[in-house]
Amino acid sequence: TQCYAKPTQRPLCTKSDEVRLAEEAFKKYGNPAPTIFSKVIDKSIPADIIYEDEKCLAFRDISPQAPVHFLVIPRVPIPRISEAKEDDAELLGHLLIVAKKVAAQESLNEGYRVVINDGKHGAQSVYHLHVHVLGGRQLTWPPG
Ligand code: TR5
Repeated sequence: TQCYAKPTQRPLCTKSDEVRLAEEAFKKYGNPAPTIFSKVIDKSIPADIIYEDEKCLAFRDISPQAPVHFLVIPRVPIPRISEAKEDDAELLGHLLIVAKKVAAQESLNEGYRVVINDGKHGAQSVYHLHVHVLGGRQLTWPPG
């Protein structure tokens, strides 16, 4: 499997890259169970991908909680933010920069919310780190 930003561009991430990323993740984070997001990354299941680069993807949430609701995920399967390592700092920063770029691309000119749920109390349901971006309506605070 190869993934492309646009059909004319060279592959961003080949199957062997994905295997290498999974091996690196195994060394760093233990043995994370594969999640549905690995299938989004390798494109074995469909998703509405609105951005991708060598390090991450953004795609629309399947159950949107706002008019615009997308997720930004690293290709490396970090299970959750509480398991991120010091040397993930650059990647984590990159996810936030991509979140703001895609929010602008989605015309969220009046603001939006960026959320990372962690673990049981955070109501995390998919154990592949993801940044939620929600916008397109007035959000309230505090969340539930
Ligand atoms: O609760 P947390 O923070 O873990 O958020 C997981 C998010 O993944 C939820 O907002 C779900 O709606 C979303 N989700 C779950 C699946 C999925 C998805 N978004 C896009 N595409 C998805 N596929 C294909 N399959 C899912 N199971």
